[in-house]
Parts: sequence; structure tokens; C-alpha cells
Amino acid sequence: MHDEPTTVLPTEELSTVSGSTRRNFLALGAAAAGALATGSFTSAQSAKCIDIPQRPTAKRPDPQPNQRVYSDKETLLAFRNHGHFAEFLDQPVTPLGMHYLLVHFDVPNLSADGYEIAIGGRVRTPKRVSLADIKARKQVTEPVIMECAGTGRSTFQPRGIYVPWFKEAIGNYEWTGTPLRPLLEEAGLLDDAVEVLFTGWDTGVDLGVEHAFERSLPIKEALRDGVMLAWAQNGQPLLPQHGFPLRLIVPTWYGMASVKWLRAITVLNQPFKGVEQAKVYRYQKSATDPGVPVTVKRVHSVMKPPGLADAISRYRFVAPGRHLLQGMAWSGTGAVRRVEVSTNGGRTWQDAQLGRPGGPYSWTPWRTEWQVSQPGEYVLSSRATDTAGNIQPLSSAAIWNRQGMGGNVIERIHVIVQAGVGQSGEQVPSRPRQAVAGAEVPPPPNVDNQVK
Ligand SMILES: Nc1nc2c(c(=O)[nH]1)N[C@H]1C(S)=C(S)[C@@H](COP(=O)(O)O)O[C@H]1N2
Ligand SMILES: [Mo]
Repeated sequence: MHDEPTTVLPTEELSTVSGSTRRNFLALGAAAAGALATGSFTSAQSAKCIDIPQRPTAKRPDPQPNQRVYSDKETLLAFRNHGHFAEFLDQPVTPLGMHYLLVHFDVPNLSADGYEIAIGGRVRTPKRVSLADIKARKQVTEPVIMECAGTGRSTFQPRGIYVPWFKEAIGNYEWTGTPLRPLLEEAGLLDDAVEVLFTGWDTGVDLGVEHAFERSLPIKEALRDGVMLAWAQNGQPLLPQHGFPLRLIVPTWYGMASVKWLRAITVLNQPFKGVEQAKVYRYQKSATDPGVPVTVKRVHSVMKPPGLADAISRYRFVAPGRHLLQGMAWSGTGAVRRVEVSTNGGRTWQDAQLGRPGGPYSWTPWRTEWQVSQPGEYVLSSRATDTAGNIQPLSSAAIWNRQGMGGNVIERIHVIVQAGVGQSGEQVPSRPRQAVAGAEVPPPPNVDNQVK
């Protein structure tokens, strides 16, 4: 068969991608005007739709006014890269399948049979190590808090364009694997070794460049306690999307360092300049700013949303009374020293009680009691401080960066306190009750007829 491409990219557009971006804005003008009429934009000037170019481009779209309007492409990215389930934030370990996912390209379909990794570069003894050999080595099991560096991207104004995370890109699986340091020591680092590069089996295109997902660590970081090659999570073989059959786990760094579907470990005598290192994962202030590399996790905390959820707005409903507020806190720059909670939108804060983390790289549970009698709407937040004195910012303006990285601003959970909340599930069939003015409560089913 001899196929013609559906469209031929004009050479002019290959060199000036911004031309096509401008045209997309024009095409979306009508939709933006519609949104304006419904009052979802604050000013006519900013009535642009969040947009991703219609074809691969050599540069990321510029950060765009954060109208909380998400394009179809961002929505598809969010489906592929789903978040964790915050309702399980009372569990020290994230249940299997409830961890967030971040997959840049496609999940490679790998088999454990014949799987081996190549250890090479600036080492005395390059070698290939089979999965069986790796599993026969010293085995460790550790809960490790993982967090995507893009967490909080949707809290920035304007916001960088990639997976539009709020606070969902977190999880704390219990990983089983073997420490990396002895493997590197046995291979024998040569004197000129400066970094260790980890290459995954997945390849794709980003910033116009085809490459395998690969990231490096400085030697000192690669040799740290806790860095492991993991083949299991929560006692099960890695799920395909989490890196089966083997991945790297780098405890204190943001998630991008924990390379999945590990193919090779290469010791380098110069810093790695690949796409995912030199271009992506930088705290950049502008398009021309090379930025500084994103490395360890910033101090952060999240709350288990209390009460019942509204299906669409995710607002919470609770009855007046006493409520346990609880959640998790962590930091890559020290231990969690303090967590404060506010139930009035950040006007006042009270200290929460800290629990014991499940290990040196796990998150720290916190809890406090909320006594509320007055019906109405409340905004709940938590704010962590670590032993290095780092504290979560109240606004993301101070930490704004072009790629939307490291967004550890405090979270704001809207809660409606209302009498009678929680009664609908007390019997079966349930007793629906009106929670929102104007809602139509369905008639109760005729149970007597059913049992005859
Ligand atoms: N090979 C490979 N490793 C990867 C990625 C990837 O796309 N390919 N994504 C990275 C990023 S950005 C994050 S945040 C974590 C996510 O791990 P998880 O999907 O298991 O939660 O994996 C990292 N390792
Ligand atoms: Mo990530």
C-alpha cells in the first residue's frame, strides 16, 4: 500500500510554530467569547482559551492565563495521568492502583523473561544483570512518598501547559527492591565519574526531539541510602504502568528521578544534557531563562477531604459537630516539624498533632479535631514546616515558574456545614435528602410492592 500523509506540514510552519499557535487562538475565539458571556472570564483581555498546538512542536506553549478552562488535549492528558484518591489519605500506604500515574510517552509492554539491565559507561566492569540476579541480591522494603514535580501546576497564574495537576500527583507505595549503591560499587566507578544516567525502555517525542525517557543523578545522590531498584510495590510485582518489571526509586527527589522500565544504568564523566534534564524539569522564570534543575521535593501537606462529596464540584458536606481532620505531610529537605490547620481560609492556624512516619522516606500523618456548630461554607487548609525551616507558601505567586513545577502552595478544601448530613445512607433503600436548595428529591420506592 502506498499512503499519502493526511496533511503535509508546510516548511514555513516547521520554522515558526508560533504562527500556527496564533491561528489556533483565532479559531477558538468564538468559544472564548461564549465563556465570556457566561461570566467565567474576569476580563475581555484575557479571554483566550487554554490551548495546546494541534501538532508536535519544538517548544512548549507559553504559560497561559489560568481561566480554569482546560482544552481537550489537557483533559486527555489528565485521563492518562490520573491522580491518587485523596479519600485514602488516612492510610499510611497508598492501596494498589490508587497511586497517581505519570507516563510521558506510552507504557512499554515488557516481559520479565530474559529481562536484564546494562550497567556501563565509566565503570571498571561493565555488565548485564538479569532480573533474577537483581532479585537474588539484598532485599529491602520501604514506603516512599512519590510526588510529581508538576504537582500544583493548575494553581499557578499564568499556568504552564502540561498535565494540569492540582494536588493529586502523590502516592506512598511500599517498594521492594535492592539498594543501588552496592551494584555501582561492584561495577567500580572510575575516577572521572560524575553522574549516573538511568534510561527507560519508553521512547517518544517531546520538544520536537525523539528520545528515550532518561534522567541522571549526581554520583553522590545515586549512592545515597534509600535509592533502590524496585520490582514490587505493596508486595505485588510492579503494575505495567508503574514500571514493570524494574524501576528506580529515588526517595527525596520529585518523581521524574524515579525512572520506570529501567533499561540501562550508564556512568557518565560529564553532566547529562538530555531533553528531560536540560530542558524539562527546570524552575524557569521565562522562556529564555535556562532555569535551575528541579530536584528534591518541597515541603508539602494534604488533607483527607472530610464528609461527603458533591459529585461535580467536589465540595464537601459535613454535619455540625466534631470532625477529625487528618492528612499527610512530607518534605525532601528535612523531616516534617510542624503541621498547622486553618478552617477559615487561612486567617488563623492551629497546630495539628503529628504521627510517626512509616519509615525514613514515608510521609508523616497529622490530625486535629474540628468543632463546628455554625452552618455555612468553610475553607480548610493545612500547612507544613520542615526541620530546615521551609514552610508551604500561602500563594503560588511567590514560587511561579514557567513549567509549573514544585507547586506546594497550601490546598483549599471547600466544606459546607449543614444539619442532617450523613443520614441518607442510614437505611436501604436510601433516604435521599435535599442538600442543595432547588434540588428535587425523588419519591421513595414502594418497597411493600416489591416484597409481595
Ligand atoms: N521511563 C519513565 N520513567 C518515568 C516516567 C516516564 O514517563 N518514563 N515518568 C516519571 C515521572 S515525571 C514521575 S512523576 C514518576 C511517576 O511514577 P508513577 O507513575 O509510578 O506514579 O515516574 C517517573 N519515571
Ligand atoms: Mo512527574
